[in-house]
Amino acid sequence: MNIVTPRKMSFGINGKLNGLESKTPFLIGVSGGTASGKSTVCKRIMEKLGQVDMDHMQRQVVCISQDSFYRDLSPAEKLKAEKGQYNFDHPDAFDNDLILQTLQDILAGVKCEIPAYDYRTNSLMKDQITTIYPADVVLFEGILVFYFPKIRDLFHMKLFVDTDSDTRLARRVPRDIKERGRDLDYVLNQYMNFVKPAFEEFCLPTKKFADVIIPRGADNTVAIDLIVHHIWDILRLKKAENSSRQHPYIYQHRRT
Ligand code: UZR
Ligand code: MG
Repeated sequence: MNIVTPRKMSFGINGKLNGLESKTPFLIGVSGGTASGKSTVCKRIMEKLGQVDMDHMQRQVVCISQDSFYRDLSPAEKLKAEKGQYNFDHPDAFDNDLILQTLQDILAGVKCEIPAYDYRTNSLMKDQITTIYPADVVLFEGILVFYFPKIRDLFHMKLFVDTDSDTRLARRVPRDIKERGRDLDYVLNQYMNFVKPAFEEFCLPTKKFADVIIPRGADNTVAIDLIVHHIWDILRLKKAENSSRQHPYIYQHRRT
């Protein structure tokens, strides 16, 4: 057998092989109502994908949140938010142009910088930036990530975490009080006035666009395992395609 020397390879800043950096990541959208377990489902998927037996071209899995794309509030909107009268669950609360642009950049393999969100001050933390390097798998989670068709159509896989409303409310109340610095009255008023109606009007109708609906959220280990195996298969296929493109002679030789 003739051994064909692979073309010269070098490593890029994030340890990936140059020439592979611009490959399109596998983009997964994860939606569902508030406190449905979206973040936990993403965490589990990331953990399980992280266990993949990696080679030197280490796989990367990153997760970003739609919350990082809340619009800056005007002084008047800030006042409303402090009184619990601002609707954070409406599609217009997000900078949807920026979401679209960011996801397009991610798909093009462009490095992106994403700020964290502070629920206590209802504002972005511009000093807490996560840099998203070109990754193999990018998860994008949020209550309305499937609302706008232009954004929805970018996902290679769409998951909807379907946890019943009582469970979500029972989780949301202590979370908002402990982690988001609110009192019970504020949380319940906001839930009844904005969160619940907006869920029914904007989020729930997007369930039909999902490829996979995950009942019971992160407790559903069977669903999560099935999804992870599917992603795994796709990544293996992509990797095989990439290496056949890189070493066409070796590939042809093996096929004959
Ligand atoms: P998850 N949210 C706030 O409470 N305050 C903010 O400053 C920004 C967002 C809430 C928002 C939504 N609604 O229901 C929830 N309100 O964050 C989405 N009211 O986050 O999917 O993790 O529950
Ligand atoms: Mg969340």
